[in-house]
Order: sequence, then structure tokens, then C-alpha cells
Amino acid sequence: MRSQPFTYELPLSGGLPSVWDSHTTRRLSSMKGQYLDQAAYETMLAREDTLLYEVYEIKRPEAAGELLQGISFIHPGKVGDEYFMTKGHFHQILDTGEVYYCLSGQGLMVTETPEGDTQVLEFRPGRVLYVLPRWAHRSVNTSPTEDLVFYFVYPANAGHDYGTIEQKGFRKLVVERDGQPTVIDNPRWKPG
Ligand code: S6P
Ligand code: ZN
Repeated sequence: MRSQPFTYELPLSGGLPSVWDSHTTRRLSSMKGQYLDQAAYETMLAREDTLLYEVYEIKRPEAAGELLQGISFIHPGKVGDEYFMTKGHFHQILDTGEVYYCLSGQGLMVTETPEGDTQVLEFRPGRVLYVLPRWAHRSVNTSPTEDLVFYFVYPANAGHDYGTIEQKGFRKLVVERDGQPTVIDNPRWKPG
């Protein structure tokens, strides 16, 4: 791990960063129960365990004061009418925020608090999205052809709580209606 201040390049066009330490890939099989159209999900999975998104991260000690950073690439596609998206999470230390900077593509970020406030933010190249502490976040690629690419930075000790979203889902979903990305209430959202 680097022990001196360092620099690296982040292509504004959305290409790979010049350095990274870990490359995480998420496939369809890791999203069981998350997509609304379960039949479309099963049919698609039976055909292929499609690669949905990839995260390149620079390792730092997971200690207060350090920052974790990297780039996510959300690939284009849909399961039924619902766009490819990240699992989404609360931070384990709930009171930690995060900064996203969109490098290329288009999409929506679905956010919500444990109390049920919801907000949907739009990704655009050159736009910063600030996720307040306490807000769960999921990134959705609404382009039919292009990757959604963004840089992110968050406190290294934040940790990830995936379980809450895996059990309850998000209150809002992003689906295609009449060819347009549309935010709908999640009919399968369950409290508690
Ligand atoms: C981490 C940050 C992003 C996501 C990444 C994948 O706090 O929000 O790096 O990890 O975009 O999303 P997820 O929900 O699978 O971690
Ligand atoms: Zn996060």
C-alpha cells in the first residue's frame, strides 16, 4: 500500500484509471430477489450469468481519516423493463456520506433514508452527486448502449450494509415505460 501522497489519472472519457488495487465484478446471480420481474430474471440467468457492473478501487487502511476511492462501470441492459443497477447499500457506519463524480454515460441514483425519505438524482457527465450521511444509494444505468461511469470517494471506515436492501429492497425502482426511464414505487417493498 502506498505510504506517500500519490497521484493517478482518471480519463474524463470514462476509461480505466491509471492505477487500481482491486477489481470487483457483479453478475446477475448476485442480484437474486432484487429485480421486480422475477421470471425475466430467471430466464436471463438460465441463459447466462451476465456481467452487470465492475468496480476498480484503490486500497487504503479501513481506518477513520482515510478515504476509499475508485471507479464504477455499470453496463447497459435491462432485466425485464428494469435497468441494470448496483446492489445498493447503506453504509455500516450510517453517519458517513459519499461523493460521486460522473465521468460518462447517463443514469439515475436512487437514494433513501431508514425513515423513508426518498430522492432520485440524475447522473450526467461532469456532474457531482453528493450522498448525504444516512442515505442508502443505488446507481442505475438508463442508457441502452453506453456504460455509466463514475468516480467515488467515501470514508474508509464506512463499511457496507447490503443486507437491509437485500431484504427490503428500495422504495423506488427505475423501469422503462414508453421508451423512457421512469421512477415507480416498488410494489414488493416490505417494511421491517
Ligand atoms: C461504495 C460506493 C461505490 C459502490 C459501487 C457498487 O460505498 O457507493 O463504490 O460500491 O458503485 O455498488 P454496490 O452497491 O454494489 O456496492
Ligand atoms: Zn456507498
